[in-house]
Amino acid sequence: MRLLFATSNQHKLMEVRSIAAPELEIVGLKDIGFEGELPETCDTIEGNSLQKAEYLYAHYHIPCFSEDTGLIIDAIDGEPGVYSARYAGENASFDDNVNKVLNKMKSHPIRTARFKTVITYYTGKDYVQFTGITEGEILQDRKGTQGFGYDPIFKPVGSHKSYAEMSLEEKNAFSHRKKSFDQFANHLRQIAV
Ligand code: ITT
Repeated sequence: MRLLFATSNQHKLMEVRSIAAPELEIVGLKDIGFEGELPETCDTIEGNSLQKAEYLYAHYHIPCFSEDTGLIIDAIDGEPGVYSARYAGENASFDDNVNKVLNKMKSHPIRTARFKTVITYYTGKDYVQFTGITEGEILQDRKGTQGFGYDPIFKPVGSHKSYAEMSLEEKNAFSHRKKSFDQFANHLRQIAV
């Protein structure tokens, strides 16, 4: 089965390809020649996830899935949350966003946080959503060089490593993205029978 993934984030695409069963061929936006930016103007992760899938369907008329992810930090009222991609400004880099979190969290004693991913599968007629959450904590400083985004400052519960110190396989043992994708894959299997 061929599936269009509505993302322009190549890291997400790589992670999802590493999670998906071999019979699922995951096609990214670059593969179909889409160079634009997907709209994300809602104020919830669920809303943005749906918005991306609807936008892509309107352009290509083929079923697709999208995902929106946010890092939710308790000590700063759930920030960066739905604004995770542009926390330090419209064209902020991963580094800029991490620096902003580290500054805001400087010597804060409460460091609990979670990643939340919402995948939307949009068939053009209706949609279903699948949520994956991973609890963890925000480190005092960056650790590790793998992965992307906030990986160097997030340590999931049950690990002594940050996400950025893990291989893809290790991250998948904890990952918010894998939890939501597994539910989605299960849904695809159920509708195929
Ligand atoms: P698309 O909308 O094209 O899918 P994006 O990068 O804009 O790509 P999001 O809107 O979901 O994706 O942005 C969430 C941001 O949160 C993302 O840019 C990263 O900085 C961060 N993020 C998402 N997943 C992450 C992960 O697994 N590890 C670390 N940071 C992550």
